[in-house]
Amino acid sequence: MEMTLRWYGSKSDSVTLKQIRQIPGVTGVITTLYETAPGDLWSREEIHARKAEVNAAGLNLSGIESVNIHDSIKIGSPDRDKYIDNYIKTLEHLGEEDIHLVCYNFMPVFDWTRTELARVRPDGSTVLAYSQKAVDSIDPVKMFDSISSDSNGFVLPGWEPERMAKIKELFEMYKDVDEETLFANLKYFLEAIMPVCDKYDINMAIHPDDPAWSVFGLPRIIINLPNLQRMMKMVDNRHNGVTFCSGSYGTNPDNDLPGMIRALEGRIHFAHVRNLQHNFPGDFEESAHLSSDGSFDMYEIMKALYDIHFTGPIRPDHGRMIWDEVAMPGYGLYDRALGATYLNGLWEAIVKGEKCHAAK
Ligand code: DNO
Repeated sequence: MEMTLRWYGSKSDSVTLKQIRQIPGVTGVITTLYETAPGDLWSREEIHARKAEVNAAGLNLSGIESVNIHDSIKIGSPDRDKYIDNYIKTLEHLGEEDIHLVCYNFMPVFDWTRTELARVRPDGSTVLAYSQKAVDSIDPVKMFDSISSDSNGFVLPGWEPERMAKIKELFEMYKDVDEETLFANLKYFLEAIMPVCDKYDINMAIHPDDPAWSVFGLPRIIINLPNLQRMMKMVDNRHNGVTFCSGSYGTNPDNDLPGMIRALEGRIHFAHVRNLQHNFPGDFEESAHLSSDGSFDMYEIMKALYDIHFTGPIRPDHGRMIWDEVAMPGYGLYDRALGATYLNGLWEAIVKGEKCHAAK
């Protein structure tokens, strides 16, 4: 595996490439052209410039998160082919720049959903948290207002103001879209892009819906192993793979995370590894990466990735806000650096333990 950190670009991130370069064991970044809108065509020049900037800092550009999918594609609107063409051209440009991993999601209207961006934990750190009760009692527009006022001035991925300005319209557009329609529209999209992925060896890694169930009555399909298996079978190509995000699948305690990883061998192209604490059904908060701080066994998650010979990029995903850092919630430097270091430590111990075992 390659340890990486997500980086939004120098215009949009409080963390610098120099800082990332100094985290031991982090050799790459996962980035995006954050200022583009879903459906836009990414120019080769812009991609080239981003890559050159990352490389000049001594880091690899290990993948893109995300090239977002236009709603017309998810809804299956008559104009979807135009946006699929743009997507294909963007993939061509990425391939020409020798970039081989693209993370994306197929969630209607919202990307990830949290009800609080700064819940205080017993140690005084603040974290992203979710309460089903809060979701059930709030209008999505109001939720957007409270989320944006808590975001430390940063635009959160998937919660862009231009998008939220159209939220009522978006809900209306999705009113006839159910799970089956979403599956069919995902299939149509994947079938259209697989030839370019084959040509440039681009791994598409779908991100799970977070949380892994329907919110605000919207359908959500990338939530568990049976649905992932259906998705991979309906377009059976190894470039049609997944981002295994422990924090997203783990929102549902019925998802057996190490078991899912083992069942997805060969199709996990990217991993997001973080911990969560389940408080009671329908209420969870993000925790430090350390197993004992949350509900997951992080050793077992890393061991499962080792057992399936995972070689792709991994990132510590979100972190808590600690040491008075002011950054995009979930995306500060300090706790993600601690997380990366902890995950690297687990990995080293697993690798050495296995070698020792093999030698006996
Ligand atoms: C949240 C992220 C998601 C993810 C997208 C992928 O912090 O994990 O926003 O990047 O769903 O398209």
